[in-house]
Amino acid sequence: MKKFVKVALAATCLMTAAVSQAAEPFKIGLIIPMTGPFASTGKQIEAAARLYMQQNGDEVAGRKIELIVKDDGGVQPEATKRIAQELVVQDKVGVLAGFGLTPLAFATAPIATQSKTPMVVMAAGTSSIVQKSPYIVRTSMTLPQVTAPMGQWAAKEGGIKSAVTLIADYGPGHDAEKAFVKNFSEAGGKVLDSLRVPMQNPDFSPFLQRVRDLKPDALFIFVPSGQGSTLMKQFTERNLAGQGIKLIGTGDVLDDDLLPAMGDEALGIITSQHYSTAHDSPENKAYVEAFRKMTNNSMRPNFMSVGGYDGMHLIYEALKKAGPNANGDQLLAAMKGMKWVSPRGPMQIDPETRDVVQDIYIRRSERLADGQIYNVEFDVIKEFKDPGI
Ligand code: VNL
Repeated sequence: MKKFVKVALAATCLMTAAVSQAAEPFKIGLIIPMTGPFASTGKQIEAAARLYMQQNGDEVAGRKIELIVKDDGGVQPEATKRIAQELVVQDKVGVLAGFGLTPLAFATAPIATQSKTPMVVMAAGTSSIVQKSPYIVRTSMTLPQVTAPMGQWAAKEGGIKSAVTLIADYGPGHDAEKAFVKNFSEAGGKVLDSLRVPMQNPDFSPFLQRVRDLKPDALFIFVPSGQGSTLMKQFTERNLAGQGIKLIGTGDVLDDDLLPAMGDEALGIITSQHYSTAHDSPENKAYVEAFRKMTNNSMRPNFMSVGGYDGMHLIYEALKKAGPNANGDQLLAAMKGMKWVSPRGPMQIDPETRDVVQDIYIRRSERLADGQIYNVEFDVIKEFKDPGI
């Protein structure tokens, strides 16, 4: 009798534990700019994360997944850090994700380390971010990774002998500048000057005047996603193309999110990046179609969106591999070395650096059959790791 009671009691306890565990969802705290100058980055990532959940369900290995979206406004690192702290302490999130810009990722890194919470960087691109915490994993890109191939291509294939660099004056811009100068120079090109524009509310005009005076073969640009339209407008107003100065850059400047609103001035521009809406693969065709449908055709998925989509994939797969009740260290271990085919092409997480390894494409902007301008990939550097700076 006594034995029976004990067994029954144990069984009840086990069941209660199982039920309460199943009832407690696994929470993903997604911190992104949904307002302010970088709101397009947040909107792209949120739409992609929701699409991923719509396609793959809101349950992994029997545990419910809850996505908590927080708007950090995109410009105050302390605000992002405070939101992360609250998500960890009050909401008990299992993963922190998002991070639209480098300073926001830098500020949050100590929270990830102290709380042993994996932090999936879906947007920011400064090379050193992954070194700021052993809990950081990146699904976006790094600026040296995207820029190095452009520097090489410009000198070797593009027939460009001289260039001026013009970058947003903060982490990813500094990385892009260094990577371009190094690769372009090593391949035989000459950099005439390197200009840095304030990152907030930039006015490119005085810098473009300087470029016009220097008359290089090409102007290399990095601006964060969302600022490309202003740059293109001022480049056109100054008629730099008319002076024989070609515009080249990372894909951030001819962001797919902005391209539909640009005119002929955006045609024939060579950029390098890891994602284009026009990437030719069955995975991407399905992705673009589903993304457009989900956003009622109001948005074209850009590179920020795949950062979010693949970040969700990484979290789902890590939960499958490590089990639905895995802790932060176990999830992180499961994320290292993960490989899959993304809408952008094949990608993986380097198990040593926790950074993204992916194909980088050289693209030319062209008008396609639907009358819109796209970045059409014509060359690829396979499985390219962040070369650092
Ligand atoms: C960053 C890099 C942000 C590339 C971007 O757009 C971008 C960053 C907001 O690391 O801050 O296109």
